[in-house]
Amino acid sequence: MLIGLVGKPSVGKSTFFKAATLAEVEIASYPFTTIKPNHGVGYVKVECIDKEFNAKCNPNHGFCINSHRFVPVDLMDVAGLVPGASEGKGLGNKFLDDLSKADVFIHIVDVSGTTDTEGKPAQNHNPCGDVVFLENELDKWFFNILMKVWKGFSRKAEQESDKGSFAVAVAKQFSGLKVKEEHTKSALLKLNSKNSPSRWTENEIMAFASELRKQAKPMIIAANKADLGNAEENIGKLEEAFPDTMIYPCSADSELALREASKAGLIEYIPGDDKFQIIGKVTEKQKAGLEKIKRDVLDVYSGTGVQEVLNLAVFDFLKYIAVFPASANKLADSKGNVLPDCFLLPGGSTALDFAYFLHTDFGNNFIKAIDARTKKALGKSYVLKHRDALEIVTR
Ligand SMILES: Nc1nc2c(ncn2[C@@H]2O[C@H](COP(=O)(O)OP(=O)(O)OP(=O)(O)O)[C@@H](O)[C@H]2O)c(=O)[nH]1
Ligand SMILES: [Mg+2]
Repeated sequence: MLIGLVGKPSVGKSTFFKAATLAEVEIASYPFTTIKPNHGVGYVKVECIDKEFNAKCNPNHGFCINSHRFVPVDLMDVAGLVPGASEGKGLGNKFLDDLSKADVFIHIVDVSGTTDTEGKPAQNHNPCGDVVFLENELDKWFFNILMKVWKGFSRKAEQESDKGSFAVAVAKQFSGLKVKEEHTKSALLKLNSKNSPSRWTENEIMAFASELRKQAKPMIIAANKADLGNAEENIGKLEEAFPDTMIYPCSADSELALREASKAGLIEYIPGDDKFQIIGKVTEKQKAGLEKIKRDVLDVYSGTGVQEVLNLAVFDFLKYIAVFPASANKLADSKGNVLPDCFLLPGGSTALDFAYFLHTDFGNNFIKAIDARTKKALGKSYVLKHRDALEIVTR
């Protein structure tokens, strides 16, 4: 799974990325600081099951602090997008291509009102327009890709297929954009056109492209720079203008400061928490900075929001679940590592899907799964729950 960070310049995409990954990336207050995309590993936070088994886990990937398991997810930070980007303005189309592999977007919006549409310093900028233009640019990006081949493609697909398999053909043709059959089906349903696709007007193709984009690249808004001036008022404006969009306040800058202080041994802080504890020798300046974060961010928003946004994107939005391979009698692998793995699977996955996910042989030779908590046997079609711990028994 790949999470893409998008937004106009200077909103804090790279700051969010750095806070989540602690990778060394450039951050600055001028537009187009980022040119080439940054790839890195961030983490979603899952309540670890180790405590239920009175054990302490040793993750193969990610880490675990006091039974808060941090499971890796891929993150990508790209260049800022400006109005007209789909026609080549700003850094143009190039990085739009970088975004094609993303499964979900986190739209970082500057809610402080201190940057204009192009990321330059401003006062009282209303962020609602930023959401509209960014979504428009993404829609036009999909539209341009579709338009290049639509006439020929749709005619051929219609000749070769009935209505059901038209969705399959679209998904195949645009698989590079991570378009899936169910996305296409739902976009066709929404469009509800009387015309066959090869006879669609440009407006209809645009409406279809927009719907397909919403399906293939669902988007959650991180209302960033929530620590500054007009943030609360602007978050209210966003919520009113986009009642159907998930909007979560955050301060990427504060999260970055806390994670770096924690890495330097100055504070004890678990990402996503609403508190920290000073444990090292801090200067007066550092202490004042930390107190400001507590006062302006943690106490107001119950956390910096960065971890919450990642968790919301993966679990609430994409509806993934975390599953632990574990046996009731033996929690460790052959090297003695306790609960070494925790995997993210699409919601609705079954015990058999999980077996295939672990290894094709496990899938092919599946006999049953055993719930490590209850020791109950489960069949192929058992639908997994978030934080399930299962052993797969094979022939
Ligand atoms: N107050 C405050 N400033 C922030 C926050 N997040 C980022 N910033 C500042 O905003 C400016 C831009 O941050 P970047 O992370 O470089 O922004 P970007 O969106 O990656 O910008 P481009 O790469 O140019 O598109 C920097 O000066 C950051 O320190 C935040 O949560 N609060
Ligand atoms: Mg950047």
